[in-house]
Amino acid sequence: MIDEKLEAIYAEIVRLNPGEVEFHQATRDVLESLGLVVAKHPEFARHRMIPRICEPERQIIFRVTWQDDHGGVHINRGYRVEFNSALGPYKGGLRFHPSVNLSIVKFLGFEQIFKNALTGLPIGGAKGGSNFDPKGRSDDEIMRFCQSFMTELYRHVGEYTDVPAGDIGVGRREIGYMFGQYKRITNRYESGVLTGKGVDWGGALVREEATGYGTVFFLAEMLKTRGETLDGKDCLVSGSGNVALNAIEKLTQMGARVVACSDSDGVVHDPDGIDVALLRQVKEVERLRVSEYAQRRPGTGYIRGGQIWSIPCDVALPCATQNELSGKDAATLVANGCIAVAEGANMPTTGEGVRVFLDAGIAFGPGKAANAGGVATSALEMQQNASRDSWTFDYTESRLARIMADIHETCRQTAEEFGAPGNYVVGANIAGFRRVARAMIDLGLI
Ligand code: NDP
Ligand code: 2IT
Repeated sequence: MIDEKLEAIYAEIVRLNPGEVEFHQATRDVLESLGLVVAKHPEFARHRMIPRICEPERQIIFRVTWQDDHGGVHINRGYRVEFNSALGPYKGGLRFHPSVNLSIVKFLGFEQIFKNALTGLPIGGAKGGSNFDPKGRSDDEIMRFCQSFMTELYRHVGEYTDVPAGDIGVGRREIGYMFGQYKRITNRYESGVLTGKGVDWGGALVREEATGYGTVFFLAEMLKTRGETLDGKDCLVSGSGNVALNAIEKLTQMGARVVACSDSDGVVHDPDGIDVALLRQVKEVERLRVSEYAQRRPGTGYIRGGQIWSIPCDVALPCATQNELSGKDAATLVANGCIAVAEGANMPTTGEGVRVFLDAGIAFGPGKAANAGGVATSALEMQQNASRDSWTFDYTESRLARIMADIHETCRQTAEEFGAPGNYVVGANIAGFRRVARAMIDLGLI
């Protein structure tokens, strides 16, 4: 529920951004936590901090034309929403997926502001991408698209301005093609302009693993407050991309058993626990579907078009995309005895689903806290680039673990301070908002 005093602000956001349902959902989620904050901090209302933070500083939309391998011409739409730069240069990923539109980019950019604030590192919030569909495209086509995309984007980004990274459909390969084009246009080897780079050309060790690993570290912290560990727990991880794969790897290392994962075609049920090396081979090396994993692994079931959340588990990690876990799915998970949920994806649980988890009193880690390890390690990559240094895997992973423990503690304490102990949604929203709002007041009317 949104506090009565904030209803008018929310109505104005909906009026100003018609039809942008994902953006409405993301702002609503934050506003639902802020009633108590404005009561405690009258200065925020005086400075009109809520409507200011909900309005992006800059929104860029551009045409991306490119040619396929047969000479056919394609036109896509590119986006970069530079939402907030109070804490540092704009920072956030690029998503290439046919569903990308302004509403999705704005919801992601909005959440990124608070996520980045929670890391405690000097990064503002942004997001971008394109409705380009990389599925079935050759490597050459991907390169030509990335080059065309960067030919427009380059004028808007820079190590002190805006630093993109990956998200759905954008990984090390795409970052490479975009970095190459940026370097070619600007004649500058400006490593800090993009993160998620290959480790041979300015990338940081652990960045690739960081979102999935960090989500599991956050999950372990939540369980610790309840006297539990991951050891022996049965887990569901939706998706099988960057975040899912690395979450599965870390869960397995920490003694849990991941019994299912998925892609948009179907679900793999592997009661003995996913074989991470085989999944990596199928997904990362050969770029195939999870159905192929099921074919190669005896004793595994494949459910085409199936639903992952109906498989019984102790712990669930939605790591695919927004609104992939409904209120009904949440109720099924709770009824099946699930005790914790950590969101590796951004806004994967619907508003109704979140309420089901909170009402049931299970440990629920919202994306903007639980998956902040990716962008935090991006900030560590920027730090290494700025000092022309590179850190070891173990050192960087220990920094990541520490950051996730700190984010967990900040959320836990803030929830308690505002009378909602154990509610990480309230804790994350308030702690993130408060840091940004205070910085914006310090910087004057911006
Ligand atoms: P990838 O492109 O590597 O993987 C995405 C996975 O999710 C694939 O298995 C994909 O299946 C599935 N998926 C994507 N869209 C849909 C859809 N509309 N319906 C069903 N399944 C879908 O992306 P990432 O792993 O990087 O990102 C996953 C989530 O994590 C996203 O929400 C992203 O915003 C979030 N995130 C990512 C971070 C990062 O560092 N990469 C950081 C923080 C959050 P298929 O192949 O069939 O499309
Ligand atoms: O949603 C996210 O936090 C990301 N896609 C990572 C952003 C980044 O800049 O590393």
